[in-house]
Amino acid sequence: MSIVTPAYIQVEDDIRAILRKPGYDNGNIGPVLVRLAWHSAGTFSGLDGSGGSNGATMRFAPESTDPANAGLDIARAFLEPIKQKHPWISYADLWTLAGVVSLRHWADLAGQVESGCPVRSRVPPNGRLPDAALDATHLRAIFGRMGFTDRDIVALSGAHALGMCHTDRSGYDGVWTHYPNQFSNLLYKNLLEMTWVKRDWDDWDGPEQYMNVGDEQLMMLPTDMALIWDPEFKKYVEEYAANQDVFFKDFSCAFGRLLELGVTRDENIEGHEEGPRGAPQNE
Ligand code: DDH
Repeated sequence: MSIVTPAYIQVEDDIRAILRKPGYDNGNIGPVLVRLAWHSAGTFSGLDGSGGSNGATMRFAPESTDPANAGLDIARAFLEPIKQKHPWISYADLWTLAGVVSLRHWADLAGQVESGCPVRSRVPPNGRLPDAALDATHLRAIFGRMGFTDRDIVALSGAHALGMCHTDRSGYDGVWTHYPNQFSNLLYKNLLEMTWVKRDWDDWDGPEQYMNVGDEQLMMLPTDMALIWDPEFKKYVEEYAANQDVFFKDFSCAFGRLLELGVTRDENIEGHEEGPRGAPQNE
């Protein structure tokens, strides 16, 4: 089943039309839509097949109140008028499509967006998304549960070229690159080419994060630093810093797989999704 139908194209056009938003962050809501798509899919567990974007369970507690998802209510609200205009599309597909449409400006994700028709869903427990304060072992545990390799982890982490951290959401603060509205391999270049020290220039009392020596305008999370502190991860950071085309190709594949995690398809039901047991359908 392909989702490239005139109806989907109309939804894509409507998503594209709301991306630019003067006054919001750096003037574009694409990064927070990418984060929504990733957090929606990133709860998947290969152990029992639970989690994933099926049923858009982030609408429901406890997933909606997971601190890891702080601020994603804003992303969901941006998309709500599109859901109202196209009630046939499932929330899961809308969120997935929004992440992909945002990224399509920069990376060729064609063919990776066939998020189908979720038919089973249970709200996953909190704690399945990565904790930015932790290290390489944690990253391998979290992403390994989703079936990703070291190479995939480094490729997916390159998404931090986009967007920023907000103190009122995650507690962290700042941008990873000087061009937060452009998808590129700059995260890797910055990691390798700049010197990173713990942020201390302003009596920072937030969670531990890193700043670049020099203009001190950029930040890295401890999990971003783990990509160069761990020698196995660092090999891929070097490869992607040297070759943006390889990064785009690997990112497209890994992000496409991420969005598909746990998605089940039913050839006979289009755009239908079932909420978690006992939860309102709110379609
Ligand atoms: Fe991320 N991310 N992310 N991230 N992420 C944050 C923002 C964004 C981690 C923590 C944070 C991925 C992996 C990780 C994006 C995409 C992706 C923020 C800041 C934190 C904290 C939130 C805020 O304050 O607004 C950690 C930890 C990991 C990890 O361990 C690997 C992945 C895999 C992706 C992806 O999309 C493939 C994007 C985009 C943002 C910027 C959001 C925004 O509003 O701007």
